[in-house]
Amino acid sequence: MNSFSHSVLTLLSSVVLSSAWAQAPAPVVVEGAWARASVAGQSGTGAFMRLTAREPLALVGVRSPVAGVAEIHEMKMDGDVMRMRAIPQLPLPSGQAVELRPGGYHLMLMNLKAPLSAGSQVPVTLVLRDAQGTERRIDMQVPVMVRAPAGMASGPMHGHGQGHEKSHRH
Ligand SMILES: [Cu+2]
Repeated sequence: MNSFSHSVLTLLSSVVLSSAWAQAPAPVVVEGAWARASVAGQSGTGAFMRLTAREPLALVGVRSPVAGVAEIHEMKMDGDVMRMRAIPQLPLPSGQAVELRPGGYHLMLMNLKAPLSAGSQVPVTLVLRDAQGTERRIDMQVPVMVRAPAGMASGPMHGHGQGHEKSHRH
């Protein structure tokens, strides 16, 4: 995506989501959050969003009542194979958008207690740590979708995210 269309999309999604945060100044702006719908028997799925911190922060954890285990994951090429692994924290530099998207950083919801059905919402809590070492929690309702909403990256390879979530093993 070129920088022009990217900035237009960023602007559009900022407008749509700004009302959700109007009441309280949050330490991080969350845009375009979504979780991928899962089917019966699927143990894990991903949640994605764009995070822009208002001060230097690190994402140090994720919780959701729908998942027995929730982790911060990164994906990296290992030779010819794309692999993912849990990371202890994801730095969120002040004022810099960090994209969690299929094929990149993502929140992994594992040991799902029930399938996530498209059109529903799941509660997700982000655990952030500020420069002083203080933890802060952001509670949100994340819409469950089959694919990325307009304006959010769907990943470098079409359909890759889906296969990745399905093949996930722990
Ligand atoms: Cu993962």
